[in-house]
Order: sequence, then structure tokens, then C-alpha cells
Amino acid sequence: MEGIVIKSTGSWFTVMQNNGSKINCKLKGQFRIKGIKTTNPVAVGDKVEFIHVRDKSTGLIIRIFERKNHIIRRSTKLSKLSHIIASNIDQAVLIVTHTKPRTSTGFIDRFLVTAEAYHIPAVLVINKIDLFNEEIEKYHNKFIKIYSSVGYPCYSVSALKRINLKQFAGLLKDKKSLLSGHSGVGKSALVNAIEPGLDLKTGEISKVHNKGKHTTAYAEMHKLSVGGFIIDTPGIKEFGLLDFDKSEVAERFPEMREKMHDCRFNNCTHVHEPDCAVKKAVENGTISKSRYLNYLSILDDNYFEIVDWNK
Ligand SMILES: Nc1nc2c(ncn2[C@@H]2O[C@H](COP(=O)(O)OP(=O)(O)OP(=O)(O)O)[C@@H](O)[C@H]2O)c(=O)[nH]1
Ligand SMILES: [Mg+2]
Ligand SMILES: [Zn+2]
Repeated sequence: MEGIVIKSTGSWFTVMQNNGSKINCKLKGQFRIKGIKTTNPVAVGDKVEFIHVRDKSTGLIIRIFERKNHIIRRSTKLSKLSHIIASNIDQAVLIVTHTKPRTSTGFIDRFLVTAEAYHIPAVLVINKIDLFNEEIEKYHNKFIKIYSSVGYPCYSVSALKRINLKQFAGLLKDKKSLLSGHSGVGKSALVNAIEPGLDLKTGEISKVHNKGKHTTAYAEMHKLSVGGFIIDTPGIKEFGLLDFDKSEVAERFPEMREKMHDCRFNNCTHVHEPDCAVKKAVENGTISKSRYLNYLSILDDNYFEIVDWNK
């Protein structure tokens, strides 16, 4: 029998079959997946094969199907082991707001770079559009122009005034979506607006983490009645990266990736080199200045060495 792992507690896994029925499963022996040293061989999102045991009330996972992608974090700060948070994600949905609170483009671009690195398509959902005044409206129009021209779909919604919620539900339909966003942007409000009763803990940071003690956060998938799943990752505030090389950052900006082959030097960092096609594109407005500045800031900081997702 086959199903998808929707919850994991470490030793038990909840597997959901196509018909929606759930069964608690254990793992058969030791699993090893090529190339990843991991503390958990099975993660939420994994497609697995299982057999029933004894009275059929529980199961045994005997096979994990190949993963399309997965997101990881290092098990502990110094550990070489990683913890797989979720796998087979169809899209990363970032909920942002322009006001109350304003989500910075620095945060957004770091999120998008991370999604690119994991090869997970990213989508931006701008919530609280009911709060717009003329000035924010202007900012919003510019924002949409920048991000949609780079290739990121943008949805403008209001959970409160129920604006464009059909489109939002359509976005999630039949997909496995990782939902992220700063605290207070309205993740719970949006999900509750299309799926009443589903109380996600997406933005919460567990108190244990703040004390610096490591506990493993397990993701959970929630089935939506429109079809599809939302992946909830308690204790994980934002996307993190492992072993990411600074020379790869520009490639994670699709609009830079497109231009960089025309730079004079093939190891151009697009910072100070002469005849840089990326800098030229920034000057003539083809590449957004704010995106470029965030690129510089990512190069400059230690973001890619920080792998603690609970920061
Ligand atoms: N005006 C307005 N307020 C909204 C909207 N959506 C959510 N809010 C308000 O924003 C606040 C935060 O919403 P939540 O849904 O709790 O935000 P969250 O992203 O789940 O936050 P965390 O759980 O802390 O990560 C609440 O007071 C909501 O009522 C909206 O579309 N318009
Ligand atoms: Mg919430
Ligand atoms: Zn260059």
C-alpha cells in the first residue's frame, strides 16, 4: 500500500492514503538515503510504501519513493547531520504585508533566494490590501511590477475583507505548499478564511528554542478541502540553507542569472568588476535596484553560514 507521510513524531509516522484514511506506521529497520546524513530517514511529504501489521491498526514503512526535493536544517549547530523538515514540496508561499507590519524586501529576497536554491517555485501573497492608502498603493504597484517581471506570481488579498480569496484557494488547490511569513502578516487569518477550523502554528517559535536548547521541530501537513496540503513547520520561522556558496548567490536571482553570461569576467561577482552586465542592467533599470542592493547585502552578511532556523 502507498501513502504520504503527513506527520512524524520521531518514531511514529502518520501516513495518509489517497482515500484520506490515516494509519500510524513505524519504520522497518534502518533506512539510508544516498548522499544525506540525516537524523530522520523519513520526513513529512515523503511518499512511502507500507504493509499492515497484525491487527491492521498500524503499519510498517518498507520503502520511501524518490524525493523531488526536500528542505533541511542542521541537526545541531555543529553537527554534520541534517534534519529533513519536509519533502516533495510543490511551492513555497510567502505571505507578506506592506503595512502593519511591513515585510522588508531584504527578507523577501532572502526567502526567494533560498527557494531557488531548493528548486522550489515561490509565490508571493500580499495580504491586508484593505489597509492600503494612496502611498502604499503606489509602493504595491511598483512591488508587483518588480517581482512579477522576475517571474514570481503575486497575489493581492485581504483575509479580513475576503478579497481575492478564491484565487488564494486556487493557488493552494491540489498542491503541497509550504507557508511562510513573519508573525502578524495574517497566515492564520488567511488559512482560516479558506479552511475554517484549521489552526496553524506556522509563525510560532517554541520557547524551548529561545533558550538555545535544541529540540527537533517536526513539520506537519494539513489536508485542505479544496485539495492539496499546507505544510506547517512549528519552531521554524523562516527558510534556512545549508552549505550555500556565495558564488552561487547571483544565480539564485533569475534576472541576474539571465544577464551574467555577458559579464567580462566569468567569475564576476557583480560588485566592482568592469564591464559587468548585471551592473549595467541595474543602471538602465532592467534589474531592480532594490533587488540588487539585497543581493549585495546577502553577499555581505553571514546569512549563508547561519543554518539555525530558529534564530
Ligand atoms: N486589516 C487586516 N487585518 C488582518 C488581515 N489579515 C489578518 N489581519 C490581522 O492581523 C493580525 C495577525 O493575523 P494572524 O493571522 O494572527 O497572523 P499570523 O501570520 O498567523 O501570525 P503568527 O501566527 O504570529 O505567525 C490579526 O489581528 C488579524 O486580525 C487583513 O487582511 N486585513
Ligand atoms: Mg498564526
Ligand atoms: Zn557581473
